[in-house]
Amino acid sequence: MELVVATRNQDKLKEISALLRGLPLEVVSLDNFRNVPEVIENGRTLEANAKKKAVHVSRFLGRFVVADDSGLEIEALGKEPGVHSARFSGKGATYASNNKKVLKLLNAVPRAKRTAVFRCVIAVADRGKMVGLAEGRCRGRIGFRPIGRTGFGYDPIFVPYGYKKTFAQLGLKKKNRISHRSRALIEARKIIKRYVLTHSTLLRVNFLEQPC
Ligand code: ITT
Repeated sequence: MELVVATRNQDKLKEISALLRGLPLEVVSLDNFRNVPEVIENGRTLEANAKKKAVHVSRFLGRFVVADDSGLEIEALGKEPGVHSARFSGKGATYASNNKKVLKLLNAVPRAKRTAVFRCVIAVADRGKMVGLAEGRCRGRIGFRPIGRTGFGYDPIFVPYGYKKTFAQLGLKKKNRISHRSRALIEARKIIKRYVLTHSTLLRVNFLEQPC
């Protein structure tokens, strides 16, 4: 069975594909299809955006789809960038410019007050109908400068609790053991497995939160 990951973000796709390994699914992304209309992510929450992406793309393609909406909530910034994580530093934002903006805004904030949580919401939909929703979180703090080469986005400035290194220093294998995305996917895998077995279209809400 084919599963479409509704993303054009190759970094996310890489992590999701690794985390779905072992399921009897052929994982493909939007890059395998032409003319899929852009879904405007204008929801006020990650949940709303993930659902919108999954439902629209699965309806358009007539297929089984998962969509991930994720973001970094920084306590000292009133949970920003949150739903605005991808384009936090404006039009044409890059991972580097977003990190720079965060570090600038936190310039005067001491270590103890640099707490943050990475959140990932994964929506599963089949041919325009929601199948389930899963969430994962990873708590940590924001460092003082970008460090590390692996991963993507805010990984060079995010230090998960219990670690002294950033996600970008820990490497993909370790990140995938503790990240918000891996926690969401543990739940999403159960939803997908159940759905593939029964083919029912029950809406299930799963929530998983564990400290890092
Ligand atoms: P799609 O909508 O096509 O999936 P996107 O990059 O626009 O890709 P989001 O709207 O979910 O995805 O934005 C999430 C942003 O949050 C992403 O661009 C990164 O900057 C950041 N982010 C999400 N997960 C991350 C992770 O695991 N590590 C570092 N940064 C992450």
